[in-house]
Amino acid sequence: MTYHPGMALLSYRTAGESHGPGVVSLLEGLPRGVEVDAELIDSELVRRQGGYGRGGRMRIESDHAEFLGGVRLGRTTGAPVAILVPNKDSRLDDLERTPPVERPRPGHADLAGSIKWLTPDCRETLERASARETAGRTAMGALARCFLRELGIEIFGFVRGGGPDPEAMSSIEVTESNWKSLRDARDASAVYMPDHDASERMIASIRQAKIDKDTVGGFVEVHAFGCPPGLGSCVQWDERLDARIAGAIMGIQAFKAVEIGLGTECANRNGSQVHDPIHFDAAKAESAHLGFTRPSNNAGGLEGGMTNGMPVVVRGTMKPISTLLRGLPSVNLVSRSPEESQYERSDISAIAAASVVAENVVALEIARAAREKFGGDSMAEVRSQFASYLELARALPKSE
Ligand code: EPS
Repeated sequence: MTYHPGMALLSYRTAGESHGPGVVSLLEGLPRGVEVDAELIDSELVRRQGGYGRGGRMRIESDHAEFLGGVRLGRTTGAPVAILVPNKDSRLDDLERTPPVERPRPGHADLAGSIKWLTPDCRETLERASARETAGRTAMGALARCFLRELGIEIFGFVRGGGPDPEAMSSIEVTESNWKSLRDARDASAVYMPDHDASERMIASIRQAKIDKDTVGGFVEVHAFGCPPGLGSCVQWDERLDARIAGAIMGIQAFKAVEIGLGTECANRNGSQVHDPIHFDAAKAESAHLGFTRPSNNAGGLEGGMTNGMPVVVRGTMKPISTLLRGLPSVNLVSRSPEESQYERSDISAIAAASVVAENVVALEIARAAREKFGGDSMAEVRSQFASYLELARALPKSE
């Protein structure tokens, strides 16, 4: 994004290969004094490893976050936070255990990456393209949530459905009052779906795909509660929070589409059926929307690239995993002759894991917008700026 001098900026980057020593993450721009809930961070890493349809790799790994910098006595210091998630299945130097991949998998980064980096061994590309990297973004996102919850912002993600069975799609409505019980239901589901019947259908689709040596994708959904109006901006395209959230979702391996609120359905309705009416209820001035209530939330909490006080609602579409046990038509990059794509140990479905990643990258983008809005070097400053902004907003037009 554009750099504005003096603006508090949150940035997050990762390094590391799927079968290297580990995934390294660097999260810069958190203020001093965020309480690091190591239990939450590790539990998000464990959730990301789970879900029905995951492959053998996840039985090898036991992900946890090791803090290498930026944390002291359980709180952030204001310095960059460095996190290592070690890989147990580390074998990058062991050539016998990491044979070359010369038959690219349609849908994977294999072909484009091999041509880009001028190598017939797709392993050079796939090691970094692998979704193993999302362990880093999950750990950083969970830390961003520790920051956000100090501002009363909470994030909930789950699997909406997917696969070939239309019944494996949940129509459950998520609201500010029911999301915590839906979270319990989600945690009881092997595919992280709060709707029991749809969850069973989804599990059945994944089971069938396994028999058919096939794979399954799906839809993940993320809701952020408690965002005050005015996070993000309409003044530049790359400051629009919806654009940044969309980029963060599309930045998750295997994602092919993203929607905010009503999403693609907007195109089939007239304006009167899309735009959420604005009401004012003085009795609700203490809530995130400051009393500006909306009877519907088709905008998904974002108007003009800014939060409007309603829950932020994001949906992402994940394609089926591109490594199929039965292979797909491909070409050998050395001989150029037609061959089936190579099978590498993989997942049948990683949709449940992807919902955890989505939840945490949305947290990172909302935290980034909150850092830009409220500034400050310490949590005490952020809290005070946050409270004073809300006070001014409630007092409008007197505070003008
Ligand atoms: C992946 C292939 C599998 C997945 C991996 C992503 O790994 P492996 O090749 O070691 O069996 O398990 O996901 C993870 C390791 C993870 O932590 O999510 C791929 O090709 O993208």
